Amino acid sequence: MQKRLKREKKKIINKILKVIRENRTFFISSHMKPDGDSIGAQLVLASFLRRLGKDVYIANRDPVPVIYQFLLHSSDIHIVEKVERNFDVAFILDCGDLQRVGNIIDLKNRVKIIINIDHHVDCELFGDYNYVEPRASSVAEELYDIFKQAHLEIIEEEALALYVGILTDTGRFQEANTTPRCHEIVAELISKGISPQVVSQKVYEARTEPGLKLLSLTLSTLEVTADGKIALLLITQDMYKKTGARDDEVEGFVNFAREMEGVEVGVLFKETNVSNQLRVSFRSKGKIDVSKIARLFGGGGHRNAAGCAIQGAVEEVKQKVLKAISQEADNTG
Ligand SMILES: [Mn+2]
Repeated sequence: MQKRLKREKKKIINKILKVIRENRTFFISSHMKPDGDSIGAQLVLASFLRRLGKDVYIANRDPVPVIYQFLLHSSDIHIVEKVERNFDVAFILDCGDLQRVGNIIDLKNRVKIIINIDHHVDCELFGDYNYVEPRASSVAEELYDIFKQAHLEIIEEEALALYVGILTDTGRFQEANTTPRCHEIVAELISKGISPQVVSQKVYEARTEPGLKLLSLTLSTLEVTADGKIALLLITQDMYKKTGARDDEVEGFVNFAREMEGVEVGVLFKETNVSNQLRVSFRSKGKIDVSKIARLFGGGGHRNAAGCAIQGAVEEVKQKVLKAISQEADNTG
């Protein structure tokens, strides 16, 4: 089984390398509300392609979160409504489905070949080539394998972006997707000059005063279900106004809900600027698969980390979500 998977991975990477060799113009994109893995992976792939002399254009719908702007060339990522250019190849990274890209390009008419590189369990195979590996901790890890197979030495700025992808997608090497392999890869990246301490400060210790105040308001909304297994947090638009925090500073707030002893699922509800719509993030410990719950509401994600958007008033949405979680908990047993 292991061997067969390895062979398959080798095959798909070979096909991708062939497409790269045979084409000239490349489009790279990833999901809306980008995270450390999607940003890191896009920058690394762009660097890889440019080193091979290719013409590369990266575009996203949403801006690079401030905490990832220290990555070299992060300003090369264009923030656009629509891309009006043609490309030979489009790389779509870290997207379980094409909707996640946010409709910034007409892939059917503007691109000849779509390559999907992802690690979501339920990833739709929307590409002409699909390098989808649910066992990989991150897309960064999948790209690492492409470098190895291409026999291209990883340079320091690439090592940094790969490191950030693996670090953030494994929740600082704490989530269930943290494997011996992640650590082996990261050992090599660190040996190329990456400082875990410096990166940690950039990514996790860059809270602003408004951001910390927003965290404090958010924590004060904590509600725990009677059985102590579900913890809920809420962020309102009013709290943003009061504190002046940026929207991208709430990254990670949901983890606090899960950090309570005995809690199995942490949920963060966030009012969006679309009226009557809440953004809901889930984190679970152990068995409960929150990606299934998110999917019920049109979202998605991973087993222990997922999200979706739900229409409705706060109380109504809370009840719906609580019901869905207890049903999933019953099914899980
Ligand atoms: Mn990812």
